Amino acid sequence: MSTSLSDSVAVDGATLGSATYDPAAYDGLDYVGLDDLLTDEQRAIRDEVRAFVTAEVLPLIEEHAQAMTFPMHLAKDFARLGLLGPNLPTEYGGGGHSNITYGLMMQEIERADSGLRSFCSVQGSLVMYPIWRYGSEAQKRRWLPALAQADAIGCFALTEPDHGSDPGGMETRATRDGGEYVLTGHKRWSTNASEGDVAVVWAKDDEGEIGGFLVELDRPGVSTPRIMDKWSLRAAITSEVILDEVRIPASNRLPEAQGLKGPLSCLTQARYGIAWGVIGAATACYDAALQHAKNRIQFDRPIGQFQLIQERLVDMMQEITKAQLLAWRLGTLKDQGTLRPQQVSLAKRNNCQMAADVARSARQVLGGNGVLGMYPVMRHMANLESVLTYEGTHEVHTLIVGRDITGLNAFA
Ligand code: TGC
Repeated sequence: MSTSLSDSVAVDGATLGSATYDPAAYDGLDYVGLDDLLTDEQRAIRDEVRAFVTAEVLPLIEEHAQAMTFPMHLAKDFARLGLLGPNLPTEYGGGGHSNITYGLMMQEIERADSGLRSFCSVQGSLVMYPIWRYGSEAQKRRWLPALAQADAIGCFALTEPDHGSDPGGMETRATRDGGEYVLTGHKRWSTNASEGDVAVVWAKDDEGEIGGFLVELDRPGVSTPRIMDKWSLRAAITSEVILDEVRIPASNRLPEAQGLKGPLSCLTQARYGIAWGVIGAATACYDAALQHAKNRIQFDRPIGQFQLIQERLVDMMQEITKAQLLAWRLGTLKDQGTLRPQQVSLAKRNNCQMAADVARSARQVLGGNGVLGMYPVMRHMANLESVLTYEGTHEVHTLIVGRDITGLNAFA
């Protein structure tokens, strides 16, 4: 699937010179032998997802991003590859894999696009995880196998127009009325809501306690307008969830979720996946820049021969390598059951900033060609602006870690 830019013509009809770029030549980045830390099974699963991405996703993702469409036909492939709930127990349809395997999967899928990893993160970490962790047996049996198989699509409804970083201030209410709850409120930035079947809605009950409620999205009073006005995550469906006196059975409440730590614990799972995923986006950008640096001739030599370009490439590779080590260590701690949310914040903060910086630097190595959709770089760069911000902004994670090391709370 080589894209020879010398044969290519830009939208405006201009030819693009001698540079070449072949995304299929991608073989990962492993400068310090991290592969040796993985099991044979982990390497095999990663390679399977990588091959799928190269063959089935890369050829179509740019077109979807340009058109602002999500390639929904891939959802079944994601299920087949075990990308939906990979680290949840097999009993309910999860993959039963280690957290390092889960991370590797997110890394490979985000090499294609952060929007696709968002789809998997939301389904697995923000919908399946809370049902598994906090749900009743009936809720687990009803939803988890269907979600793992992509027979049902879920979304997570926490953020509100006026409550992003401070979800504890949420205004959405779940009022008890006999055997039902009546939900009213406005949620925003929910991946998949307008194509979804079920939402995990976080709302305050009559006692003011935050609870989790499973809301089927075809219930009267639910609307999920899609947010179209965005330059980032264009190949993902992002929606509002508007609840106007929506009635659900009381049995739809997640019985074990009490308080803000319910949704925050789900975010910890998703943030962990993000810390791995963005390594894939960064590595895709680095790979494009490295290929370009070796092929692009200026002043009768490849631009990679110039010290300024080499410095950029080394900086990118170095920062990706450090992020890989952090992600791997996080996975080890998570598999041991000793990972703390604050450590996840450190990795989410570091790795997202790293990926955004790498994408920007790669775009500069590519020169003017870097703005073209023929390369993945500008798309990743724009996507990573969202990833830096969602599931806890860079600043919120700074203050979470700051609180951890000083004992002083910026939020109180
Ligand atoms: P705080 O006092 O810190 O915590 C309240 C309770 O929760 C516990 N806790 C956690 N538990 C598990 N994992 C975590 N990460 C946790 N963080 C806190 C904590 O121990 C406490 O438990 P307890 O037993 O004492 O009650 O609460 P706070 O109000 O001070 O929190 C502050 C802050 C800023 C850290 C928190 O609110 C926060 O993380 N804010 C950022 C929220 C965020 O990430 N929002 C984005 C949501 S993503 C989204 O809606 C769209 S993306 C998904 C999609 O694509 O669809």
